[in-house]
Formats: sequence, structure tokens, C-alpha cells
Amino acid sequence: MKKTAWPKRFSVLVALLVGVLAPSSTAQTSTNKVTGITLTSSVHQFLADRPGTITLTVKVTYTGTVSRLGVRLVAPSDQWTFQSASGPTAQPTAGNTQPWEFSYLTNPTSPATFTVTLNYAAGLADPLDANYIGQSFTAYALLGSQNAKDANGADIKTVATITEAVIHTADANSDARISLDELLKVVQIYNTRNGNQRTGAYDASYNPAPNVAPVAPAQPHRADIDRDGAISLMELMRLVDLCMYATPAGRTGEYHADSQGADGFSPGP
Ligand SMILES: [Ca+2]
Ligand SMILES: [Ca+2]
Repeated sequence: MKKTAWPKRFSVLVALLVGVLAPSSTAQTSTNKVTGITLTSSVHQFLADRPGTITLTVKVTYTGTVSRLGVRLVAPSDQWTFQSASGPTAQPTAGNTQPWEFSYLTNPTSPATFTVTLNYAAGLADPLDANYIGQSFTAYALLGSQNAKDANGADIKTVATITEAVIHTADANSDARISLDELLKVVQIYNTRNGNQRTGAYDASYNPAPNVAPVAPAQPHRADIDRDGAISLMELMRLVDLCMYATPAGRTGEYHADSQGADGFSPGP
């Protein structure tokens, strides 16, 4: 037994010594390194008053040969849960809260690009909050379980911020729909008069302000696109557009946040 085992042991010993003496293949040289990471989203806003889903795209660039390339993604709160991801071999379990780690068994050609789909809970933001609040995600490049570092020894990371959409002022019950009653309330503002003259003026509580000249408010009604403190016919018609949005089954009045829209919204879900 010993006679046959020794040559085998010897060859293992040689292999170990060669492994120790040879340059490590995982050493970070000037040509084997992570060079950058980006994190992007196809949407810039989302409605935070109800549950939803967003998809982020992660892109890691590297040169040469790097070992156990990975990414750690950190969400702004545990109201975000992991749903799915493309690409990396190792992924979190669906439903896990942050942070989420992804790693490749075999690195794809640089840049390593994959998508991460996350779910968010209802009530992420106060729907009555008039301020836009950013939800910031941070992605760190990993080598094994360690953060990849740049030439200055700093973590290679990136931040993407998505803005919570604000509910339209006219949407009194915050259900992301403009009902006929809610439209009528703005029609009443439109009809506000100062003597014989229609002004369309409203007060700080978004009620009609009769017998005064309009004053540009600090927090304009979201239907007041030019922010002059009055609802014009053109501004009223824009709200009518949102209110009249219909599916084949009928009018729903659904709207969604759209940073490209003049009023920050567009018709439809
Ligand atoms: Ca509503
Ligand atoms: Ca106006």
C-alpha cells in the first residue's frame, strides 16, 4: 500500500509547492482589475403609494483576468425585496431583503451586464408629501467577498437614484386615478371669479379663492402648470385628458408619473 501511495503523495506535494511558488493568478496587477461599475434604471419615477416593480441594469467593466467577479447591491430600505436577476451564477433568494450579492462562476466578457428586478412595498412614500424624494441604490463591484478597489484604494461603486412620483393634487383620495368628482373640484377652481371676472384663483388649501387676484403659491396645484396661482382653460383641459383616460372596459381616469410630461404626469397606468 505504502509503495503505491508515496508517489501519489509526492506529486500532490510538488503540486502544492508549485502553487505556492507560482505567481497567484488572482493577484491584482495593472492589467487584471475591475475598472468601473454603472447602475441604471429605465424609469426615473415610480408611484410609491402602491406596490410595484423596477428593473435596474448593472454593468461591471474589467480588464485582463479577474477572479470571482461579483456585485453587492444595497437598497435604501428593507421595503425593497429581490425578485429576480439575469446573468450571475450566484444570486439571492426571491423575497430576500437587502443587501443582495451576485457573483459569476465564469466571468462573461467585459462588460459584465445583468438586470436586477426588485419589488417595493406599498406606502414607500407618504402620498401627501409634496416633495420629490429620491430612492438611492448603491452597487459595489466585488472580487470574491471583498470590495474591488481602485488605484487609490477606494471602493469601486456607483449610486442610482430613482424619484418617487408625487400624487396629483387633484387626486384627493390618492388612488392614481382622477375621478369625475375630483375633476369637478378643479372645475370649481377654474370658475372662481373676482367680481365679474373669472380668475381661476385658488388658495393654499387648493380651494377656490373668490374676489382676489391670483397669487403664485409656494406649492402650486399640480394642474397649475405655469404656477401662477390660477387654473386656466388649457390647464383644466389637461386634467380632463387625465380624467378621461379609458380602457376598452370604460373610463378609469388612471394616470402615472412622467417626468417628460408638462405637468409631470401622463394618462394611463
Ligand atoms: Ca382619485
Ligand atoms: Ca395656471
